[in-house]
Amino acid sequence: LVLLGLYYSVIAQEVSRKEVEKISWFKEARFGMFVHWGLYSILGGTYNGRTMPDTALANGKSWYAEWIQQRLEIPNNEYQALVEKFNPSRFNADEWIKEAKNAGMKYFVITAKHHDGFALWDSNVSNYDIAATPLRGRDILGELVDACKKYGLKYGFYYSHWQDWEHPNGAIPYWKPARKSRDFEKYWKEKSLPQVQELIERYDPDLLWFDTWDEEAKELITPARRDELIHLVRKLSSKCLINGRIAMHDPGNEIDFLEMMDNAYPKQLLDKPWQTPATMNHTWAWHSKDFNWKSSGQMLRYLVSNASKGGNYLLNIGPKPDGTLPPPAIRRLREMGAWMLTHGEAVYATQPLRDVPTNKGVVLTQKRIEGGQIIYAHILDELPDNTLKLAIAKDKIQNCQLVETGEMRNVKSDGNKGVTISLPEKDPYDNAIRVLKLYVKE
Ligand code: JFZ
Repeated sequence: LVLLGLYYSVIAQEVSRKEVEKISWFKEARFGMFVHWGLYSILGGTYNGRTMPDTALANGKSWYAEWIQQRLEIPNNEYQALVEKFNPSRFNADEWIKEAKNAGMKYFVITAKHHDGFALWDSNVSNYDIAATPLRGRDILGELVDACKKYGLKYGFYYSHWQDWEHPNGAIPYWKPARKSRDFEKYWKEKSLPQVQELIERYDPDLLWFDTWDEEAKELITPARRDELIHLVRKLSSKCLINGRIAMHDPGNEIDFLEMMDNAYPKQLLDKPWQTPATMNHTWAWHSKDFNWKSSGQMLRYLVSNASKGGNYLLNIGPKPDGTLPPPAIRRLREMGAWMLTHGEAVYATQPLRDVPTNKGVVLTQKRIEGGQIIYAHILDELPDNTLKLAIAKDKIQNCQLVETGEMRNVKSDGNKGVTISLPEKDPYDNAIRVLKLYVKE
């Protein structure tokens, strides 16, 4: 009996250890690649001479090229005819994932099915899929998954579980006249759940990225349907993470991490793991006229300040219809990668640091070590007098150096309870974030 008891307690520990581990890669990863790619990519934001955002429809989101069917009111038969044209002859999974790897990204998420309803894999429950395109016979998702395994990235899929503009019973945008005869349950059972099951059984993803955003989602993705979907995922996979947008209005307690609004950066620390999905320009999918690229310096600052609050940064690329990544996106990825190469230790697997006052424009991360901690001070903005202030007692600080070069810097008491550290003079052409690393005793 004692042995049996021991056996069960070992099993129980094993289970809870697995539970902890399931999310741990995500908590350490900090940086991932998001990809929006599908039939809409062929159009690149323009159809029949009209380009998004169409002035009549202009609002903040109308740059989203993956929305072109709805924004420019393309009839179903015309839009769906694009399957004949989906022929990305230069698509190379290895190149995409190598680019992500070199940027310092630790995971990869692609739109397996976006709102338009088109599946990027050969689905058994729908003919609106890759098998209807000139790429039939190719397993795009499989090639990407293999590349992720080769380069050691975790991977997952965006799946639009309620909006589906192809299935007659899927949800459509709120500004359209409702589908009167809509029997959402039919869509749910015929397409949504079976396709999620296919994705898990064929590709064994590390995460699924669901996406609800309006009032109607609340009606359709009831707590019962939310739980049905969660339980399906749990039944089929012991590792697959689920994001909070599965039911944004009421995600419940079983989701694994929170998803911020698009390009939204929380002010405080949160008590669950979380990430910000972010765009490089305005659009998610490829848009040939969206020239609003953010700088790599700006994006690194978002990444680092998310890390300082315990969050990740899921940065999106919209590949071109020929399957290549846009050159402006590649330049930015490589610039970010160069910085991550020399500063990764201050970002990956770090924790936030509460209650240590410092300058405005400086964010802190930390790592626990034997007998103390390492504190990283990321200097995002110029400092007054080029000098950092930090509320840590001087006698606790063993030493301080610049992360990239290892150059030691003097730590001076500020005469109060903190210290000041002056930085080397800055090259005005160099906009890289400088990071100071401090060994701090218990
Ligand atoms: C959704 C999609 O409609 C969009 O095409 C893209 O895939 C993006 C990642 O997600 O768009 C949203 C979803 C939620 C909000 C805004 C846009 N939101 O809550 O602010």
